[in-house]
Amino acid sequence: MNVSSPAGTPGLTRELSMELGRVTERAAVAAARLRGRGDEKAADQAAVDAMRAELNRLAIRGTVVIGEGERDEAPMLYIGEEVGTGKGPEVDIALDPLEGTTICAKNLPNSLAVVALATKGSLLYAPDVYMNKIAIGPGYPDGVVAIDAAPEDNIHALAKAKNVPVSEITACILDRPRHSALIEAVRSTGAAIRLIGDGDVAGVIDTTAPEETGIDIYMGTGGAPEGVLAASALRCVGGQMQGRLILDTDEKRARAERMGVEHPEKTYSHLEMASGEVLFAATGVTDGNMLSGVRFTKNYIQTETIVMRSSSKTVREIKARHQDMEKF
Ligand code: VTB
Ligand code: MG
Ligand code: MG
Repeated sequence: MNVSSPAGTPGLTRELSMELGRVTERAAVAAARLRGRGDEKAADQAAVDAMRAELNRLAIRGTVVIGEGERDEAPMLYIGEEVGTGKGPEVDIALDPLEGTTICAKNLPNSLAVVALATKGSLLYAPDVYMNKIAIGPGYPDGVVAIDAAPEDNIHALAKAKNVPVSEITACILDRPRHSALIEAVRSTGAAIRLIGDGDVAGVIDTTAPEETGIDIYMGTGGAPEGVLAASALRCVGGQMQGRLILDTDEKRARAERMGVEHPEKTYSHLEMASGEVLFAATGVTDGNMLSGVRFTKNYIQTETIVMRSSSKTVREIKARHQDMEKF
């Protein structure tokens, strides 16, 4: 029998969304064992191995479309790799087993284990280039901010729509020299900026719960794969996002073409970056604004995971205590 979700694509079942939380839990625990050790590669590898093992237990026929790189450079979870038991629905998978390797190595906030599972063919197959991004949470009229508007105008428009003075708006921006003009423009409005070292998937998701995170808007350029992951999350919670690939060399344009990007110049909305049904899960590795990181205690390992599903828009935060250490 083909079990279908109440509203939509056969296969992306409610059960699968809960299963996906296990995938990120396990990757996060593996990375967290190496948290704060200054070794980004080791933590990343541990997360990749763990995520792959757990993905292969899912009853899916999954293909990695946003992953660790192309097959020749990434031995595991490479783009095109098939995962799952091979019995179950055909799905596309976007993943980042350790989003924010540097912050994990330094034990700074907001590194996550992240995965999204989507209707086949419904994710933007973004190459690993930069993407210009802008995102806000739910509850605003469509188009209140736009990637092509001046940053000052976006901040003013958002403050007006939120019905607060501009000084009560906080933007999240990656702390990079390439953002110096953006940072200056936002500061000129009187708004505050939360400068982050890495971790823009968390930065975008944080805009969906400003009461909790203190972040109203995400702005700036970060990884394109991270953009598709963030868009997948927004599909489940609501909010608005726009992204545009930065393809400033022939090599990058060729890569985008190879991956089948049909409109490289296009500004994609989150609805276009993740157009089908989506399941999304993320577990905190280090402490973050929304999710605490993994805790190793005397008797158990504690994880905090967010699990979401676009067809129902349910957002679950799952705090789990794992006593069976062997399992991890
Ligand atoms: C961002 C950040 C990620 O890549 O997407 C960044 O959020 C973009 O690249 O955590 P640069 O570091 O070159 O600015 C990460 O740092 C790593 O995936
Ligand atoms: Mg990674
Ligand atoms: Mg990353």
